[in-house]
Amino acid sequence: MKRLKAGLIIPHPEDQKWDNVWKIFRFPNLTLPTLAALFPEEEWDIEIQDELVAPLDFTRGYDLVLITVTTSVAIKAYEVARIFRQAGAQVILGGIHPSALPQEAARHADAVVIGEAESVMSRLLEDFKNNRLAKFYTMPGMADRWDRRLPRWDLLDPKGYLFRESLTATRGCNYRCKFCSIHLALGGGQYGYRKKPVAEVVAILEKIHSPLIMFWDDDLLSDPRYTRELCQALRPLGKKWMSQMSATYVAQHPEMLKLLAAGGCSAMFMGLESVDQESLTSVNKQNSAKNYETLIHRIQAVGIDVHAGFVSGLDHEDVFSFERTVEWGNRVGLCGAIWRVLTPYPGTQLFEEFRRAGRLLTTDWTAYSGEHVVFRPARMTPEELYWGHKWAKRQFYSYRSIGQRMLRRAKLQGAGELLNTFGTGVGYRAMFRIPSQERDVDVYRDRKHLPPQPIPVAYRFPYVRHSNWKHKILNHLADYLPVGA
Ligand code: B12
Ligand code: SF4
Repeated sequence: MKRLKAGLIIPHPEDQKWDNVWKIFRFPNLTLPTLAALFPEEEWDIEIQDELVAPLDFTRGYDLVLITVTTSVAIKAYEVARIFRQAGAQVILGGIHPSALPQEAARHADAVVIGEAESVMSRLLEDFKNNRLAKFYTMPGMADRWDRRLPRWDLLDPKGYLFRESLTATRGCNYRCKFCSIHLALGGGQYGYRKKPVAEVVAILEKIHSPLIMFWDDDLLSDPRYTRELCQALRPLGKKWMSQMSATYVAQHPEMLKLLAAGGCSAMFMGLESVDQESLTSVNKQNSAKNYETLIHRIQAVGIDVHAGFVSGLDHEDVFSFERTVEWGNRVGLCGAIWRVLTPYPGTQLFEEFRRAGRLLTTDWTAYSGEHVVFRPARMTPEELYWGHKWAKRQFYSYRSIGQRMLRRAKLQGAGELLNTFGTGVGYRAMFRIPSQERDVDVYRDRKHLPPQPIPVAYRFPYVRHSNWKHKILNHLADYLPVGA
């Protein structure tokens, strides 16, 4: 029987390639290796194309194309689907955006998968072979087992990432923040919290040679008993790993931090969102802002780097919140921070609230990247929020702020932190393209005449050829860095 060929694609709009500057900041994709592992190898040849790594190649002669779609890439994904269909492939769309808006996605594809792929893929592939694809495949229930076969990390371009191995020990999260997509979007209101047996996680990690691993869990602390067991089991492996964790539990249970550090946790991404309690409460974030400073110091004391997530534009924030947040982050000595504009993703409670209140400014999904303002803020103009957010990022990653955090962290944790904090700060500067961003607008100085925010660019085909010698050199240099450095 003729072997079939599938292309698994993740598109990226032009102005969202914020982590493509240095390979060391390009995190490995897990969705496509996970989907690839669901294909029977005896019948299918599979390729993965991550547009962060290389321009998409539409001439690979695929029989079937699977595209994973988040909201901000949706418009580009639809264009990519059109081109692959024109080239003769059948196209399936899936992921968080098509799961939230299946009818919209169905206009651009041969079939749409709603929810997780594990329970529908074998039926879908059989239907494809028999030329009777249905328009929609809805997961009957959430997968309680996943990674029965290891994700096909081997299909990711080895030159594209510093390391390729990532996994999840758990899926879902026990909290219910109003702006979070994972509950309402994936499978219509479900996506509850599930755990992989600890022994299975250990068995997977034992097969991975890289000393550095990414856990793409939504909140590795949603079940602290599980986390404890996991850390104890990971300890003998001696691997370093990073994950996402909510600040809610560890703020009250600092003893967990020592276990995390001993289990190999070297960095955590933590959605602090705002240092203003009313803002946190307004989006049902369970964190307590008054505990943040102590919490950060406790985490630093056990040697774990905190990368905080801030969202700008919550309803209780005004134009002066940017300054307050930057000052706070510098004072407590955050290692790094990711700043995003509050974005009401379709399928979330926040989207419904804003839609009902007539506060949505656009449903041009490319603007839903966290870099644009797509709703009417409560205590600012959209322009103040747009430029204020840019101002905050620029301030936080100015050399002055990086220096301030270097000194602060060195005082708390020793001289080694000088280099770590400098490297992280400079890396984020490059990643967010701080030096080359649009016109330098100071939201405070120019408040009375702020220019409108630019319109995002979804796609430009054919690709514009440009010389990227600078990136090539940096990526080449990154090859000489020891993994996990
Ligand atoms: C890892 C991750 C990232 C990484 C991505 C690394 C990489 N190179 O891929 C980083 C940190 C870079 C990132 C960035 C962003 N992310 Co993100 N991210 C995640 C996270 C935590 C896990 C995704 C994952 O790998 N899960 C494991 C895999 C196996 O599961 P999965 O992707 O859901 O896939 C399953 C199903 O969805 C389905 N499926 C998915 N695609 C397809 C396709 C087909 C054809 C089929 C059949 C099935 C299918 O089957 C899979 C197996 O069951 C999710 C949260 C979440 N739980 O989804 C947020 C999430 C996807 N991110 C989100 C956001 C908002 C962003 C950013 C826009 C943030 C920002 N403002 O900068 C950026 C932009 C990224 C982009 N351009 O798409 C939102 C998306 C909301 C939305 N409606 O679009 C999520 C849901 C977080 C949230 N709490 O709301 N992210
Ligand atoms: S803690 Fe994080 S993953 Fe959980 S609901 Fe809130 S934003 Fe989503």
